[in-house]
Amino acid sequence: MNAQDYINREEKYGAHNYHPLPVVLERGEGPFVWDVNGKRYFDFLSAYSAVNQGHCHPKIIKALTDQAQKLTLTSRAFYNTVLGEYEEYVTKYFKYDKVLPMNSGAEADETALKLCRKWAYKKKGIKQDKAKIIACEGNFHGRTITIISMSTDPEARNDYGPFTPGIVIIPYNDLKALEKALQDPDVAGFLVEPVQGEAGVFVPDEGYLKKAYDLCKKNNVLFIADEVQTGIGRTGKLLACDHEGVRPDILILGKALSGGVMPISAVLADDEIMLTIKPGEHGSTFGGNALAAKVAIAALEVIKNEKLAENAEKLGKIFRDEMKSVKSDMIELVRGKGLLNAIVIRPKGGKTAWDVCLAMMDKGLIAKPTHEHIIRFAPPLVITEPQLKEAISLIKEAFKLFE
Ligand code: IF1
Repeated sequence: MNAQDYINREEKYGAHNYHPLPVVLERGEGPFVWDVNGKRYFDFLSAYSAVNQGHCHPKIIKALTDQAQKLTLTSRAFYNTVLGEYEEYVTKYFKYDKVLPMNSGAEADETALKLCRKWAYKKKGIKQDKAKIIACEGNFHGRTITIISMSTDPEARNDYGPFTPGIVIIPYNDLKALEKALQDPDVAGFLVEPVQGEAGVFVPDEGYLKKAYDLCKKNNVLFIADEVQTGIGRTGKLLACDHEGVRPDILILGKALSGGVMPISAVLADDEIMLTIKPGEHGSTFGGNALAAKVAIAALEVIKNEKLAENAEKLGKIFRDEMKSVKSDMIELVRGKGLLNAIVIRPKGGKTAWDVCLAMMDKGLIAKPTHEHIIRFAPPLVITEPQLKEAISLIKEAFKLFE
């Protein structure tokens, strides 16, 4: 089979809910992937920041294969020997009393919303069914009905109504709007991405997260950080909230929690919030499964032992400096934090971000546009400085083709 055969087969038998770049990948290792023809690419998407530890990291794969020979899933109907080990490890790692293990990022966001409402009724004393949760314009928290009920992106929400009530939308990076919305005594939580990924790597003003957190505390509202994409080293600190010393009341993790090996997500909170959910009030067949427990421990050990957050901080600065120096009238703006960066593309002669991505693919680097005019650049955090320099030269060569 050639690349087109693979593409045709997916077209014929798979739902058309994506429009992938025309590349068919077969193998991944570290910051690289290879296509069916053996061509090597720098992976500058990292599966939307799920592969921070690099493709097929040997330590994570070993944890997976070792545990897979012993016990993969018991369900939470019974205890097992590894879930508690993971729960202790991850709660000490992020310094919270407890973790509620789930599978996808969306599931973790939904769990956080349920936790926030539970807390609202059981602890804050908001009247039943009156709790409101504030979210931001341009947000992306997943694809479930309640989460897209918060979305301001027509593509994400059109024709999926009726929508979940109890949601208040305010502009991102706007403290005045947040302060105003917090005057409503029925507000229970504020759900926010420390950097808006899907919206095009919007980095809020310095101090926004801290001031937003303080406003929430002043109004007895939970600050809920969705770090599914920004967490686990991506922005140059373990958590993006760490840049401002903010400790979310509810922390949402996913993606790189497994190093891209399998779906693992988690919600962390202290007892006052977490214990509002009693036995039988929430769950998931695979949530906290034995395989995920061991994989997540290994994935988090790699982040710490290989100092990947520090590497992201250092190399992210080099990336932004280098890209800001590129003379190209297609480059409107370069922005980001750590190794979560984006270039806003100015279309030229009918050429768009998609054409730039095709040109980079030809040069041996794959990245994908978000909102047609923004290209996200997010390589695995294991990329070395020499490799980053090589990747940057490929990106520059691609932009040169449009001069
Ligand atoms: C798609 C976007 C990124 C996320 C944040 C929760 C989730 C995501 C901040 C849900 C997931 C993925 C989903 C994927 C593309 C990708 C994405 F472009 F969609 F928005 F990364 F920015 N919170 N993001 O970024 O986690 O349920 O997917 O495990 O749906 O197209 P999930």
